[in-house]
Amino acid sequence: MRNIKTDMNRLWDSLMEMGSLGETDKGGVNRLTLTDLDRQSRDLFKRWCEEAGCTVTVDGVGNMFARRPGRDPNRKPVVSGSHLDTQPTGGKFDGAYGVLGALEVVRTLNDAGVETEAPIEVAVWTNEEGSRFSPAMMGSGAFAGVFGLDEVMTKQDSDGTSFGEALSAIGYDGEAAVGNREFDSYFEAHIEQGPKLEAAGLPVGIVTDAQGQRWLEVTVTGVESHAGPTPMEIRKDALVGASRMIHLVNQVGMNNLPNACATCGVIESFPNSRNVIPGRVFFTIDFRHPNDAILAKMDHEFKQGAAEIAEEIGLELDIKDFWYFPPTPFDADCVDAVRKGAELHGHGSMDIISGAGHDAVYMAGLCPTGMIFVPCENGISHNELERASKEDLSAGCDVLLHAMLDRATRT
Ligand code: HGY
Ligand code: MN
Ligand code: MN
Repeated sequence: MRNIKTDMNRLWDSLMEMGSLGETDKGGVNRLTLTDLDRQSRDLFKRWCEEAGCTVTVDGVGNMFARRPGRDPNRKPVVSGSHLDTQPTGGKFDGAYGVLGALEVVRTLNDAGVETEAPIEVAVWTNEEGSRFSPAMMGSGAFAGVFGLDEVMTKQDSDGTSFGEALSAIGYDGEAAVGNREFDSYFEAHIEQGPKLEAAGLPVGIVTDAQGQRWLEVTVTGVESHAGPTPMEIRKDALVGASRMIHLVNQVGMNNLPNACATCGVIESFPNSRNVIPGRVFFTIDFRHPNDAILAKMDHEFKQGAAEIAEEIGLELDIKDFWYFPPTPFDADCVDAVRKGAELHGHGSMDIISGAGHDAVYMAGLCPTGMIFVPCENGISHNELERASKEDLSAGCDVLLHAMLDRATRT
């Protein structure tokens, strides 16, 4: 059993077919969560899983679980998966690789006629990206009890559509209870979404930890006034204040290298008219660091500096702590199973900390969890130019197969 391999071409073909749903002109994917394209991707996944002999259940926030029976139905399942929703300018591999890589493991076990002791499940988590509805990782977070059901269902997108309305509109408001179900272990295969593996020339990343994140929402309020008659020295220009604060976010990141990350992804200026001095500006902050104390220090440095800027210009400042999760170590036994898988299949590997958040972060709070990374071209992701090689994707899938077998065949 130890030397069975997954089917590289079948995995690639599935990724390309899934990637055609929401494909963009540049070869990326725009498949936002709980849209009709998301529905189409779920329908395709469900059909493939049923063709592979799995039974598919859907829970109350749309998380999907495709179950391949094991010899002992009472054993906790070994689960692997990721997400099918993408960023608006996403790629074919972020998320879909983890879902279809796990499905490839099931298909490979079927071909080899392998019966595992424990059942195996392939999971699709709703709204991992947190782009249309924020924050990210909402489906896995609800499953892990981090977010309440009502909190999730009432989240609204920029058009005022709620998560619950969008979920039932695509018909994936499932019957199964959300969470309260034990897993033996959880593994997630994912592209690295950064440059390290490609730079090292290695096909496999053994993910030891995921860095912590703090998301903030900032509203700066000044005085909306006429761009002409208002003298410069008396202006309370919210956009000038916000732009200095956004520069400060970048400085906080640069002051906490080598591992800090600091990003302002969303900015809205009101009234957004050429000849009106902006009265109000909203922007978001995404701070990340593998060390919790430094992550807290970054948060503090920003809040202190922003208050000084607001004071100096005479602006009102409101900062909301929107989302936080601490740096997350993965389970030593699962990390070891991934390492052994890479060695068994002769794939070069290195330990790596995940810069991105993944559903695996919330699973790590529920059960032994591990992740496998593979390189992506130029480390680019959350970009339509996201690319990964057939060979690397296949290598990571072989490692996933081994890690899952290691857990699912234990007696
Ligand atoms: O933001 C993240 O790290 C993930 O891509 N949702
Ligand atoms: Mn992802
Ligand atoms: Mn992503």
